[in-house]
Amino acid sequence: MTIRTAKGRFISLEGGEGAGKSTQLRALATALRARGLEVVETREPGGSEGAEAIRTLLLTGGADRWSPRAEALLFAAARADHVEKTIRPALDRGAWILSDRFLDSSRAYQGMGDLTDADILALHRIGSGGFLPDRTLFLTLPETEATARTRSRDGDAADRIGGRDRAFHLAVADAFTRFAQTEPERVRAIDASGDADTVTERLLLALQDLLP
Ligand code: T5A
Repeated sequence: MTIRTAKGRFISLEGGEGAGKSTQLRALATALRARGLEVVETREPGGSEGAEAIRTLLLTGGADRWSPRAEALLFAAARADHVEKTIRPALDRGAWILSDRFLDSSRAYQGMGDLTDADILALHRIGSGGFLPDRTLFLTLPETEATARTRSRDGDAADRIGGRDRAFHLAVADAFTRFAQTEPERVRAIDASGDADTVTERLLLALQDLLP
């Protein structure tokens, strides 16, 4: 007799502000639960008690509250706690973990200024043993549409990092696009325009080969 053991999967959703990551994470979780899978919904920065405390430090306060190096270290520290306390235990029991952002956000937001991509990957090796998602879904949306979505939700309010200028956010989008080009097996660029249900179908298609 063959004994089937559940295989956990770790999926991250990435993209710029307002691309629809949180909306799609909830929809994907519902779709995967309907297939009988245990699903853990989590986010970064955050996802564990310690990392949520670090989230507040990172996303509030003045633009220059942290130096670029201190900021990158705080993200790496939050991620180390998130991986150890939330993600690995859930994976070990065979759950699917959906994370709203993960390492690629640090590579895109912190790894193209004072620090390089290699620096961010080195911090991740130290903090989290280089642990990577099984798949990363990068939601792409023209900047004008993403801005319209966040404006209709938040008005002009933005957090400490989201409030950075347009050039910064365009560079972030370019970085995510590069990751999808250089790591096509792990990172899939998904069109996030159109209605939410259509986007969810595209995401499920990009996970099809991992589904039991
Ligand atoms: N960060 C994070 C780093 O710099 N380094 C790191 O390592 C990490 C992990 C986190 C900030 O931290 C930075 C990046 C960020 O600046 P956050 O509060 O978690 O910030 O917020 P974001 O991740 O930026 O997410 P947002 O909430 O802004 O956007 P989402 O989650 O992409 O979008 P969502 O789902 O909330 O949707 C936005 C609006 O659009 C609507 C929704 O209802 C909502 O009102 N919407 C749609 N409207 C029309 N059609 C659709 N298909 C829609 N889908 C959603």
